[in-house]
Amino acid sequence: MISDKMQKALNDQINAELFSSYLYLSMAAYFEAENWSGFAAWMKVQSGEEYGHAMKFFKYINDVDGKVTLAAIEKPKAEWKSPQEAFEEAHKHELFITDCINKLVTLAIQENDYATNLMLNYFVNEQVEEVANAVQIANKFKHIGDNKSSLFFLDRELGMRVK
Ligand code: OFO
Repeated sequence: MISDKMQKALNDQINAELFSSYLYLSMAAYFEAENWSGFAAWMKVQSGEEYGHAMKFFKYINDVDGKVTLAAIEKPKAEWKSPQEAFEEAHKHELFITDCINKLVTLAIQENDYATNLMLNYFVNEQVEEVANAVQIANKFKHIGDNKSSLFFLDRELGMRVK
């Protein structure tokens, strides 16, 4: 039901999503160490969401009678110069993931794999949301600049994220 090429690409995406989860968890650890508990909480929620993305691919591969093969997850960066730098990196990372999803869609079309193409629609939409969230936060950091009290306020605001 699924070509070897498509299966390999979807397995690679599981790895990319797990790396996303690991990267955001590493950002959470950095924020915890710096006592930015709100930013840390936001990143932990995001990390969980990325794990969920990986599991959606995991389930789909099994649903189409394929085989999930897990690979080593790259070690994430552990230090950033500032909260702003970490969130800007998160934005850049989401643009990269969007590109990965777009490439998967291109492959599904080339392979005449309608089911995979349909399943990927969820991720095309999801990436619009992920990038929009990241841009919004990165812009808030730009507006804040060096204003410490606004930074504390943003930490509190992001800490309220529950899903
Ligand atoms: Fe899975 O969307 Fe972010 O990386």
